[in-house]
Amino acid sequence: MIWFFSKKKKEEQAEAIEAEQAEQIAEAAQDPIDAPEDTPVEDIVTEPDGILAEAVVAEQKIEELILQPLAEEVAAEEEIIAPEEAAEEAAALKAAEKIEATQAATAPENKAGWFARLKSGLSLSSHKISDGITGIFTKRKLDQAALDELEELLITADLGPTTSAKLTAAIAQNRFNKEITGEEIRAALSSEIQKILTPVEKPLFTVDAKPFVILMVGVNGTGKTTTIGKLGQQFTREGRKVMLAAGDTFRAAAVAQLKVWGTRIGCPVIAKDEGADAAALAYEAIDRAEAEGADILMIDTAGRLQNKANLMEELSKIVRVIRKKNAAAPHAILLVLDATVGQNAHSQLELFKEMVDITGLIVTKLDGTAKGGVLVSLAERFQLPVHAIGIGEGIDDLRPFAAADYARAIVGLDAASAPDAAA
Ligand SMILES: Nc1nc2c(ncn2[C@@H]2O[C@H](COP(=O)(O)OP(=O)(O)OP(=O)(O)O)[C@@H](O)[C@H]2O)c(=O)[nH]1
Ligand SMILES: [Mg+2]
Repeated sequence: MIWFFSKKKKEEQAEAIEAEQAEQIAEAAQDPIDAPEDTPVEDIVTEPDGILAEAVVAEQKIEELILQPLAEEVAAEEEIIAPEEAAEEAAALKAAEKIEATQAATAPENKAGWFARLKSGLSLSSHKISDGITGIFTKRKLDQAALDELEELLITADLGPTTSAKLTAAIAQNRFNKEITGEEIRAALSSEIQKILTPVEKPLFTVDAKPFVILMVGVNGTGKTTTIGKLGQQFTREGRKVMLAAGDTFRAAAVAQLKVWGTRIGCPVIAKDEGADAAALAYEAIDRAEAEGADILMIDTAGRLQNKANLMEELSKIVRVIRKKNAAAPHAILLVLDATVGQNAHSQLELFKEMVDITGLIVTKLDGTAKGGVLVSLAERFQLPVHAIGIGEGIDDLRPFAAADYARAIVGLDAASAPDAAA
């Protein structure tokens, strides 16, 4: 797996990113995004569904039955949470069992190769697109009516109106009014999607910082904490020294959840009591990471606060305080977006861009949704790097984003280099 890149490549990437960021800042200055209304963050969050709903209920139970009474007993003083606390261990055990179960569930897929898993993860999206194309293009000319139908299909597959129009126009070039098969349309669509995605396929690690500090942000339930856990596990496997910080001090259960990952990975988790100052915790975590020679520090944050103003204040304070400790940090501010919300991801991105300088995206839950096209529309509109995608709950279901693979899998094509890989 490729998370880390050669120094030369890193330098080239860093220069390119710097140039692009300067360009984006200049553009943003000319064309400021309309500030969304001051709605509570909860209002823009799609209700959790299926497994997530169950997880939320289970988490609430843990919180009610175990963590809340425990929290009342715990002194208000700041402290690193001791692993031996019995109630937390019970909660940790439950969460660990869930992680084990999800890993077991995805284990057979691990052997099938990443492209096959990506293709199967994206199958709801790709079936929608490719069945739609077959329906439109059976012994048919690429005339205006066919193009209109194609554009509509892409919109319903969450590619968004602007991106769908651009893709349709690009496909029409040189092919207008010619006989065309569904297969040819899929290939053309895939190649146009790849053109949009290639510029956002960028490495996460652009500088040789130690510790490399990653701040994970996003609305509640998008997968921030589990993404930190999965990344932490993968980085550790690659020999990096990882440290985690439980910056979601809003809920005690969030701290317990990250601690489970810490135990599993075998890395330290810097945590304080529920309600503690998240910025102070981040400061302390950098201190510890520096003192202990950690390679990577990942800081979790709360997705849900009382309202947007609170969230904005908290996130910008965390960044400000981190910079006081280390002017170059955070080296990455990653927004985790849940693909199942479809086009709502755009408003989440706009909201978080207002609060902090998002350096890249991680798009999760691409499995179990037909809305995988949203990643393409996000790339086309915001041009922010997409560092990783999630196609399941297992640790290896989170991988670096590869534009060519995604562009083929989303329309149901096999891998370019190994045509039999996905058979
Ligand atoms: N199917 C699927 N589930 C995922 C994926 N990524 C995360 N999840 C699940 O989404 C649920 C929520 O994930 P969390 O990591 O707790 O989300 P969060 O953003 O930390 O949520 P808050 O702490 O409430 O802000 C968990 O049950 C995860 O296992 C994915 O790629 N696919
Ligand atoms: Mg969380």
